[in-house]
Amino acid sequence: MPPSRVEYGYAAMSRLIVVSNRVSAPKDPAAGSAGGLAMALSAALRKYDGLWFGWSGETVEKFTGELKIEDRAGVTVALVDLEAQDVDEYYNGYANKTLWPLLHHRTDLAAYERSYGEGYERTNARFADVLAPLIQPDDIIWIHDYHMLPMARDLRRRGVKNRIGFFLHTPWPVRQLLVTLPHHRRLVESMFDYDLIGFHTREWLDLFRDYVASEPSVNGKLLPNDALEAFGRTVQTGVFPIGIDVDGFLEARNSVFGRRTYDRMAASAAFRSMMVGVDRLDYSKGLEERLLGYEQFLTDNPDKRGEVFLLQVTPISRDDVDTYQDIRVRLDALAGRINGEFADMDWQPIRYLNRTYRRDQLAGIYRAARVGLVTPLRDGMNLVAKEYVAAQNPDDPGVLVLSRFAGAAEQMGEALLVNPFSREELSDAIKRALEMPLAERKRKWESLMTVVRETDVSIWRDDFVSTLRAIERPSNGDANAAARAA
Ligand code: GDG
Repeated sequence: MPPSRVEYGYAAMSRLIVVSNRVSAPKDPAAGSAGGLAMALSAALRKYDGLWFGWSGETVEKFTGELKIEDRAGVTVALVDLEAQDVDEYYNGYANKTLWPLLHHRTDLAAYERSYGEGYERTNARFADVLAPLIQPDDIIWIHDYHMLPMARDLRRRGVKNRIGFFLHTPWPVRQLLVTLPHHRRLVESMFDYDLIGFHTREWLDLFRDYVASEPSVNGKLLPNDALEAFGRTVQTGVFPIGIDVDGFLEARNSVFGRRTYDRMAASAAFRSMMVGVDRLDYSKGLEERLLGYEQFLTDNPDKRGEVFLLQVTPISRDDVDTYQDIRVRLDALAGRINGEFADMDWQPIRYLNRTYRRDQLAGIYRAARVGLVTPLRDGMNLVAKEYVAAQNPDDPGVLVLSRFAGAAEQMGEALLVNPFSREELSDAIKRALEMPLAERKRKWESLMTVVRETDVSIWRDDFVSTLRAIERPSNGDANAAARAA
């Protein structure tokens, strides 16, 4: 029997331990800058007497494992400092220079340095050293993302027998690319110490299953109901599509600040159609390709010049990594070139902003945009697609142009799906979106909004936790424990 997805019962006794590289529980939830994920997990931890563990973001000369325990609006967070070498090798190195590009199919950008792999293992083991003593027998443990793939193995080595789940926020890559990672087998083997592994989409899960079943050095078995057997152990896997905190987002949209920003943007658009992009500065987001597609549109449609503009909000991210500095320079040049080529005295085709805005401001910006451009080359889910839809005016909604390579495309087929690698396709989609009649826009929006509601972040969270909780451990645990001891 597959584990049933019963409603997540807060009344149950066990605590929830959330583990992630950075802890995003907000100090002041009312300030409104925290994302949906942070709010959802914080709400679970508050109701549930749990704990959120991760790196403090600080460095120290010598790792001590000393914990800083803080209360953040009712959520207990436990933070640990790392050495500069850990941050270099584990975080900037293996996580962001090796795994992130590989998981996004950019083997051309992936750095395979032994010191990174060693730093990754060392730092995960250090986290486990500090975390293991905090765990009580009934706790359930939920580990997040690619920074901590081997964490279950490290905890099991320290005698932790609790249920441990893992959720990957990125895509999973095709087997033929994954095997370019030295020690790929070792990494996947460590994942078999989880009880449950979750992905955003069926596609990412199927790619994981394909690796386990088809990689000769693993030779695993596909079991019914998405369970897998390999390395003498079994693990349950599943699809858990993340979403946004819909009510929280609607509140931000309707707030004074949200409405004021909408009015300001509408006035500044001066009867032109605004298109919006909101993405961290990351090569996976397809920003260069988007600008080139827009340039193609301006070239193909001279009559539309002066009638449309793109507001691209792009906060700088991972600026310690060379590849991110390079793409920043290229984007600056590209945005400048397109503006230089096409701008007129009272019109500029691109407003390119390397800064962040408050969540309520973002909501107002989205609402004022006739088109939402969400065109990553590869993306685990992409929450901006869902935020854009949620922010729209139901009586006059804008159109979402969405990359078919974002996880969100698996659910949001009513968007205008595009191949972001083709500038002609992008150009055509922009034209179609700008010209779409109201009735079609409304029909599409209603169907997309249903998806956004059905995948609310609280549903994602409760579904994952209840599935993890329902997994029967004893027999599985014994088999797995025996395999581990062997
Ligand atoms: C990873 C996966 C997966 C952006 N600029 C501002 C701002 N943002 C917010 C957006 C959105 C979030 O950041 C970005 O989420 P995405 O899902 O688009 O992308 P990643 O950061 O790459 O997230 C992704 C996600 O994890 C969850 O599993 O969907 O595939 O890569 O919420 O609104 N927020 C504010 N100001 C900004 O300027 N306040």
